[in-house]
Amino acid sequence: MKKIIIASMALALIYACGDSNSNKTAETTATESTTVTEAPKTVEFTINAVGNTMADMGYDTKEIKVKSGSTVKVNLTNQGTDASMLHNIVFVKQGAEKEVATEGINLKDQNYFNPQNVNVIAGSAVAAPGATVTIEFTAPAEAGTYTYICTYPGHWMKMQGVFIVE
Ligand SMILES: [Cu+2]
Repeated sequence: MKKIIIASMALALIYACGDSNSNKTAETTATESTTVTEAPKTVEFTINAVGNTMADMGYDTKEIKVKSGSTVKVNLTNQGTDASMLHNIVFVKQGAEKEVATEGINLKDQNYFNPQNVNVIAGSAVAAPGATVTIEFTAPAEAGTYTYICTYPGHWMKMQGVFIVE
């Protein structure tokens, strides 16, 4: 009887070792796949806001293109010198430009846009003349054409660019 108990204990030990080995293998595999998905490609752009009047202001870059899900870093440099030239850059769903800009008119404390608006992908702080602001965000998973605008009151119609997600 005693022999049988010892034998079954030894078996149990063998099983326990086998289990811990297979767990280790599973863990390693999971870590490897996580590393792959955690390394999205970061693409960086510098966009200048140019001009010194409501008539000639605009972005010098009219279009940027990224892969879906990539990390997008945008440096917005305000090259204006006139004190009235305050600019931001807000990425929105196409067709929502006017709505997002209109909602932002009274949102001075939130850089003139509502980050909770479902049509807003991301937006920057306001850059004073001579200043640079940077934003980093994840490009939409859904490929398509989006827009970037300046939501400083009165600017969105003149300050636009196309954001293409492939
Ligand atoms: Cu502006």
